[in-house]
Parts: sequence; structure tokens; C-alpha cells
Amino acid sequence: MYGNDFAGPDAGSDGGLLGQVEAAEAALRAAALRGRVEGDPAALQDYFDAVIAADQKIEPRDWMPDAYRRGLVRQIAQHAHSEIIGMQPEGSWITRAPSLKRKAILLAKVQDEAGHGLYLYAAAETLGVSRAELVDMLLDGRQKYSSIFNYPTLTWADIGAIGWLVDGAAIVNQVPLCRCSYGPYARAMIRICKEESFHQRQGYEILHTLSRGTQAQHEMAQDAVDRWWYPSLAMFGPPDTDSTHSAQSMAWKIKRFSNDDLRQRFVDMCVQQAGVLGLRIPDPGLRWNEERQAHDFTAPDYDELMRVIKGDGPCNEERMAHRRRAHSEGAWVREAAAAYAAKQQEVVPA
Ligand code: BYC
Repeated sequence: MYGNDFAGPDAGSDGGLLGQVEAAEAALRAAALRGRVEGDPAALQDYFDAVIAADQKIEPRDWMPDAYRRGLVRQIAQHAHSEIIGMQPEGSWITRAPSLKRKAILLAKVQDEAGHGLYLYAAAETLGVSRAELVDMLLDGRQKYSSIFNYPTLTWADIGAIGWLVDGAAIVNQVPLCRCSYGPYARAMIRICKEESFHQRQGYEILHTLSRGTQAQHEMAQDAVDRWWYPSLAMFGPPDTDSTHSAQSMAWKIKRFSNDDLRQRFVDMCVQQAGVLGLRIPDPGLRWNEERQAHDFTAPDYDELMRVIKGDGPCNEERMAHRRRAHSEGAWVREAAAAYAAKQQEVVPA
């Protein structure tokens, strides 16, 4: 743990915000010193616990429990793979976008997703695993990617629905990850969320245009929302009662909110936006609950989610076949880059 994130207006050396941060840092430094000087594993654990309790960041050079490291590699790698596989359903529409402007926007969005994958692989590498190992784990099925990318994009309106709903769900899920306890992941998420927010708006704008177009365009937009609604709700994962990692992940402040809390937040956000779009959310059970100050809604089919996660979704095979092909066709690029890097190292400075 190192570095101050900010110096706020009420910063000061005593009672101000910065003073409190300094006091927390001093306590953490003392705990770290005890761990190092005495070589005591319990003291290292104390230091780790104190960093988490003080809402500070764990950095790559800090000691961390093995399970924390493994859990982060699992989540960050799964997230990175999702960004890379997530390029496929939209990528297939770049040549079919209805205008040059739409093509350019979609191309930029898909490129952003490649960038997100790369920041996330880089964040995972700080935990001592290489990108090549992570890619191998995706290709041989030991690691997953998000269920959502196993659904097909049938019409241009699907690109709007992905932007509005899928990127919208991604933002709701990922904004809290900007405060995740692992520094490199939290920092990668800040830029990713800024870009996701543009992505969501471009999808919203596509649907807005279609919804106010001809009757056929309006129907195409509604059909896309009908098909993407429940898979988007399922992106948040199984219900809290069945979530295997949530409790530990929240104790370590990797996750800040439970799957169900984020799902609820997403539904509440979408209801108002659907009204502006003039589109209907395909859930007859959707209604405002005055007592809970939130919407009641029909949960997605979690059996379907589990089937899709296990490989039995409409497009799992196609997505993985495409990824394997792209990986083997890219072998010469990786070899050329490695040969060039080796040559650069041989160059003796004059
Ligand atoms: N799909 O204990 P749980 C994007 C798995 S990228 C597949 O609740 P956790 C975007 C889970 O891994 C979208 N698997 O897990 C990109 C676990 O299995 P394992 C990706 C899922 O980790 C391009 C098991 O079910 N976003 O948005 O506490 C274009 C039990 O679940 C899913 C991220 O990766 C699922 N939907 O919570 C546009 C965000 N749900 O690993 C958009 C970061 C659950 O034990 N990740 N599983 O075999 C997270 O926030 C969390 O990992 C999750 C799951 C909320 C996804």
C-alpha cells in the first residue's frame, strides 16, 4: 500500500481528512514493519487486514493471502476474457451498420473493448500469472467469460440493446469495482467505466432513433429489448443465496455490493430510461413497491444461466471456435513480436 490518492480541501495535519488518512497510514506502516522485522506470518496477515479495514489499496508488492490472489486472478481474468469474447457479437455488425457514422462509432466501441481486455490482462499479470497462461485457460475451458456473450445479435437493434442493457449492466456492476481493494484492478476500472458510459449512450441513442422511426423500426427495437432483458439481468450472477464467492469477496472489499443488490439497482435505473425510449420492459411482474422504494420484478431463469455458463448457450461453441481460430491465426504476430523484442535486447548501446 503506498501513495495518497488525493489532498482534499479540508486536508490538514490534525483533525482534517488528510490527518485521518495519515494516522491510518502510520498505523499500517507500523503493522507492516512488525511483519517484516519479525518475519511473522500473523503480523503480515494483520497488516493485510488493517489495509482492508482502512479502505486502502493492496498493491502488487504487498503480502496478500493466497486465496485473495487466486480469487482476484479468477475474477479479473474472467472479466478480461469477457471483454475479448464480447467483441464478437458486435464485431459481426461493423460491416452491416446502416451508415458510415454508425460504422465508425461501432468500430471505435469494439476497439475500446479490446483495450479493456488488455488493461485487465495487465492487471491480472501483476498477480504473478502471465497473459499467455490466462489465454490458455480460456481456450481449454478452465476459465469462463460472461454468459451474456453467448446470445446472438440478430438485427441492428441488437447493437442498440447491447449498448443500453449490456453496457448499462456492466456499468452498474463495475463502478463499485473502481473502489475494489486491489489497486491495479481498481485503477483499470476507472478508465473502463468512463468508456463504458459512452458505450451505453451510443446504444441508447440507437434505440431512441429506432423507437421513433417507422413502425417496423420501432418493432425491431422492442424485439431486441425483449430478447436482451433477461440475459442482461442474469449478467449479475446467481442469486445471493447461491453465490459461492460473494461473502469472501465482500469481506475483502473486492466486491462492494451483492449480485442481487446490483441487479435491483439496474432494474430501477432501466425503468425510467425505458419510459423515455418509448419501449416496454418485457416483464408483466414489474411494478413499483412503495414499501421497499424499489421495483418488484421477475428474476431471470437461473437454470438457464447455469446452462449457459456450463457451455450450453445458443452461441458458446461458435464464440470459442472463433476465439481459437483467431488465436492460432495470430501466432505469427506473437512470434514476430517476441523475435523483435529479443533483437532489441541484443542491441548494444553505442
Ligand atoms: N457469466 O459466486 P458468484 C462487459 C460464475 S464484461 C459467467 O456470484 P462472483 C462487457 C462465477 O464466475 C462482463 N459466469 O461469482 C464487455 C462463479 O463461477 P467460478 C463481465 C458467471 O465472482 C464487452 C459462479 O458463477 N463482467 O460487461 O462473486 C462489451 C458463482 O457466481 C456469471 C465482469 O466480469 C455470468 N454472468 O460474481 C460490453 C465483472 N455470473 O468462477 C460489456 C467482474 C456468475 O467459481 N466480475 N458466474 O467457476 C464480477 O463482478 C463477478 O465476478 C460477477 C460474479 C458478478 C460476474
